[in-house]
Amino acid sequence: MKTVFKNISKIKYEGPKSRNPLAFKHYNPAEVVEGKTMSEHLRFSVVYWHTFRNALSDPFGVGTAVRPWDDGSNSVANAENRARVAFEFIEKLGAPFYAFHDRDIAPEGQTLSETNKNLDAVVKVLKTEQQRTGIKLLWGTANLFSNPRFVHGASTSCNADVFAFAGAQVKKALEVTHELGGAGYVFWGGREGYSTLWNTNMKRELEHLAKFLHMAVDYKKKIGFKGQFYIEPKPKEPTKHQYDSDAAACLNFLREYDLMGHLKLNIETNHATLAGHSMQHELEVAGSAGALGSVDANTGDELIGWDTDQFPTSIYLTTQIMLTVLKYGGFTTGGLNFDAKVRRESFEPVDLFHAHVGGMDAFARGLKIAAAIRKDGRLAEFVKQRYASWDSGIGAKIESGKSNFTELEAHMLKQGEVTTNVSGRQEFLENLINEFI
Ligand code: XLS
Ligand code: NI
Ligand code: NI
Repeated sequence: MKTVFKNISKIKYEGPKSRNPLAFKHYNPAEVVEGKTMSEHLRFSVVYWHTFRNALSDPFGVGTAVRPWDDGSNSVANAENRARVAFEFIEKLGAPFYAFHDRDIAPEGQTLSETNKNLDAVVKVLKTEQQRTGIKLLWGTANLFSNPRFVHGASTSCNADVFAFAGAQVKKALEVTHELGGAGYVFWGGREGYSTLWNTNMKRELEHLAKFLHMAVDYKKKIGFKGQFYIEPKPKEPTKHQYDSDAAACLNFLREYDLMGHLKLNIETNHATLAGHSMQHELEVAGSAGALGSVDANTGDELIGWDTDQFPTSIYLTTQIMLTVLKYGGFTTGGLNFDAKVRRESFEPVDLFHAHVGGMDAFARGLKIAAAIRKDGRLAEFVKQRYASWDSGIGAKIESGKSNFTELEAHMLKQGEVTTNVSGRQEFLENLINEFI
């Protein structure tokens, strides 16, 4: 096979003392943590869109990315070649998974049937590459936001023909995800939202979104696709208000429209912060509802107010994420999907390696630190003790549903005042966490 990353050999684990920028210092795939290997815990995935399709443009300038293997054309041959390059990259990196939108992997044609043919051609190459390398598809999705037909949204468009097109597109995307053995399928509401309420029937649009997802659930059953469905919260961008705005809004929507059993959440760090939440908060909301499915592992910039999709480097952040993931039992179908892009200034191919190696090492450290905090047990014990008043007496009675206001009044009349509050010890706990970092 022709190689494009000639000067880069397979990235190896060399340990914390290594000074090789193209080696893992902490991600040791076979190392066992809490009874599972690191690679089983972390389930890293490379995204096709940012890593192989993002030209690194911004609103003020054209793309800067140097990608010598890409002839810049919209041809199927270029897409097929790109697929081989993608697998060379993922294989050298040592990530077990990848993820794509239908339009990342193959160009749109003049008609839907031509587009589907293009997709089939590239899927064939992807399938061969998956078999050759053992790399698997974490999830597939459909791009229902780039083409101008989706100007008013896809399933929430005011135009029923657009809903129909989106349905046809997702049907095909589900088929190819199934064909490639995908472990999941993501619905991110690209333009499912509004820019102004003056022209919007919100109730009708939400009902259409729910109908669309029910059709997807039906079709999934019909073709026997066993992968997990996810919905990915994001509050804004491209629309002013996205309907899947945060984890709580998504859960409410899923419950309202009887979809809770069919979709879990794919939580993205930068979307959490855009929504005014921490990633830990979003994971906790999803996890406590039994709906924590997968993670789009990136980060925003504290000083920039949009979805910068940067590679995660903060150990504090990865520790919080892995503590929460472990708390809810770890990933099953999901994983850590690097929905992240290199900066416009980082335009050379080798930057793609630096970015992923750094992200993987940051998460490996987060995992090890989280496991150490759990083994130590002081944090969990503190939280347990904090709620001890609920384990017996009046607390236990309330929790078991056996109390009422009359009894509560009698309890407090007898006691007179609450005398049992103790400190929340936030600083003590922050120091405790830092002992491990
Ligand atoms: C965009 C989203 C998108 C989804 C997949 O902000 O993160 O990349 O993950 O459609
Ligand atoms: Ni994402
Ligand atoms: Ni994003």
